[in-house]
Amino acid sequence: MSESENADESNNRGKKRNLPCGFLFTGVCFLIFIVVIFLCIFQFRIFDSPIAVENFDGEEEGGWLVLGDAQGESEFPTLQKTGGNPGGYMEAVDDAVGGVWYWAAPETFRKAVSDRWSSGDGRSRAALTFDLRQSALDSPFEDEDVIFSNGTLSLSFNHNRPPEIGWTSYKVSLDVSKGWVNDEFGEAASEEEMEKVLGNLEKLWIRGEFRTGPDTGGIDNVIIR
Ligand SMILES: [Ca+2]
Ligand SMILES: [Ca+2]
Repeated sequence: MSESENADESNNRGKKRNLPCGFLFTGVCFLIFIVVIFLCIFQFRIFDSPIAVENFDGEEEGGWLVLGDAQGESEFPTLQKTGGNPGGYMEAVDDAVGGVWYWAAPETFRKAVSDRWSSGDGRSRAALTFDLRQSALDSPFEDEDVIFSNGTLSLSFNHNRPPEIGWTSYKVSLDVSKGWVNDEFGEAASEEEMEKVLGNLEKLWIRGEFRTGPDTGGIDNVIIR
């Protein structure tokens, strides 16, 4: 065997020895890739599509109302095109004549929730997220922060955290064990009650007023996912 043939033979042996390591490395990389995809889908829910979204970045108000002592005689909040988190947002001015005012989701938003919930898609994993802000922080008061109702049964949740002057983000789990209350009895809501309410969501209210006396409040990025 010539010198060059000996060198080729030696290289081939080297490649054959390296081959299992290459396969092993590729296999480990593939496994890591599968685990990352699995975590993204089932743990971090990165690829979950939201059930309902309102970011107030369009030209229309989208049917959102403000109910209670705000905006004078009007139920319509003011759509601001800039200053949101980001883009547009909804704003309301407190009348400060008594009562508490709430942001009320339109039928399109509520129906999207009920349709997905009734189909079974979204159950046991859903959360309501939203951003709020208010114009002053003094004289705070407590009240129900989120209210869901199907017309006969009302469930509420208190996050006990007034918004800041800047945008403040909230995440409210729809898991009843996280603090949802049956408003009629003042007791912890049951899973069955949450099923009933979300299956026919006629009221989705988010508190907009957190202080006694005049104030201005804003809301942006209302999402159920
Ligand atoms: Ca926005
Ligand atoms: Ca007020």
